[in-house]
Amino acid sequence: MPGVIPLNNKKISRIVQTQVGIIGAGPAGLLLSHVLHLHGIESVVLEKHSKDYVESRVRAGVLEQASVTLLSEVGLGERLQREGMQHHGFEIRFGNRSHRINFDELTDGKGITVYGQQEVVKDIIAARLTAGGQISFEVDKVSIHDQLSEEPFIEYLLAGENHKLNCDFIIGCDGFHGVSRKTIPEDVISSFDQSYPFAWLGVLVQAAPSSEELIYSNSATGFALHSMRSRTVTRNYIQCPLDDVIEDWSNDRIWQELHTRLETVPDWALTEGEILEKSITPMRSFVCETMRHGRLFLAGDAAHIVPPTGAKGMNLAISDVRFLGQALSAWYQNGSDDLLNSYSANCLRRVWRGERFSWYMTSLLHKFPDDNQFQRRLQQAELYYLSDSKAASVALAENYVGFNF
Ligand code: FAS
Ligand code: PHB
Repeated sequence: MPGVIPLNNKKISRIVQTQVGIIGAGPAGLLLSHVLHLHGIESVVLEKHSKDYVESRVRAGVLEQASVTLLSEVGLGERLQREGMQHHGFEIRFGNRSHRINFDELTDGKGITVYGQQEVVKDIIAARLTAGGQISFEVDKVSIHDQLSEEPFIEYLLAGENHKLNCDFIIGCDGFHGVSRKTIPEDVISSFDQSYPFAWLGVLVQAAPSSEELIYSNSATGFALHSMRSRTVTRNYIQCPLDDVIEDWSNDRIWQELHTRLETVPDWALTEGEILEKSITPMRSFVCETMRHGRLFLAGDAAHIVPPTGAKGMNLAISDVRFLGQALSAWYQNGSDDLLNSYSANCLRRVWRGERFSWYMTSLLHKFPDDNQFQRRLQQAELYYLSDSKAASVALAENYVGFNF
């Protein structure tokens, strides 16, 4: 039968050829495909969900200055600069105190931009499709083959037909639960894992922000965060028990906890509104060392995850992509594999700095159910030290706004 080629007892209906096969159309996979295109390198992105699903998934909200600069430099900054909200600080509330982390005073003029991850994803997908980029949505049964050879390939199901993607490199950008990391043998990988005894319940709300800046609150009944997406949409989070499900949280209960945990200073009230989306995210720190196995490379959450308290997840994914884009460009343009060989080490230095900061912010701001009184006093002492010491605030601020690449 023409076009049907038997392979490993499976009928491959279609063979696709590209230079770089990318699994996952989140920020990491999409940005890598875009950056490679700018270097004249072809790629194919394989995504298990639909385009609508990927573009509507509510996740991160904060971009470090270095991420904004990179996105702008690669031609993805127009809507980001127009609609993104530049912030020059944020507030930490504890007890009945409030402490503002003033970026202008504490950093060398850096800030952050509040711009939803789904907006970043929409911008990159639009750019890729305009440039004729190949993104296959709703693929299934993705499997990775021959990553230790010079001719690796990916098999997958698309529209009910078996496909084979021949490529030079496979990049796993398929997140923590993806397939890529799992294809690296256990004896090659060292992984580092820390779970936390709570989760975050997040709500997207049709309401004007109740503050110009983000408010993180360590309250007697637990953590809460007031963030935003625009002048009319806010994003609020509350710490909740690890085994809670959405059904445990009525809108009334959510608002009651948000008011209790955030309204801890005088003359400030949280504006309510229609809840547009609710989700519960477990908290975890994870790092996979190595981020490479032969011609397979990992980037973003496929290699590392952080609790969102430090707003580092998406920014670390962008940082990995910057390193990998440089490395692949050097290989294709002058045959050098130096940057490919140092990719893992280069990424992991930045990853571990993000892991430490995310762990620090999580430890500082959450109520740990099993903490004894001594540990609770230590946390209070850290908050007072932060509030009283410029050096302590400088350390927090420089990590929050992020470091230059
Ligand atoms: P992503 O997980 O974004 O993308 C991976 C992509 O691969 C997905 O589209 C997935 O569908 C696809 N995929 C998976 N398996 C596949 C397969 N077998 N075949 C094909 N495709 C496959 N970070 C913050 O900074 N702040 C936050 O508030 C925040 N909230 C979050 C909430 C949730 C529920 C989650 C899961 C993460 C959150 N994060 C947050 C972290 C998040 O923003 C990540 O850091 C960011 O999405 C990383 O981007 P990627 O590495 O591209 O991974
Ligand atoms: C968000 O706006 O989604 C957000 C902001 C800061 C965080 C986590 C999430 O630390």
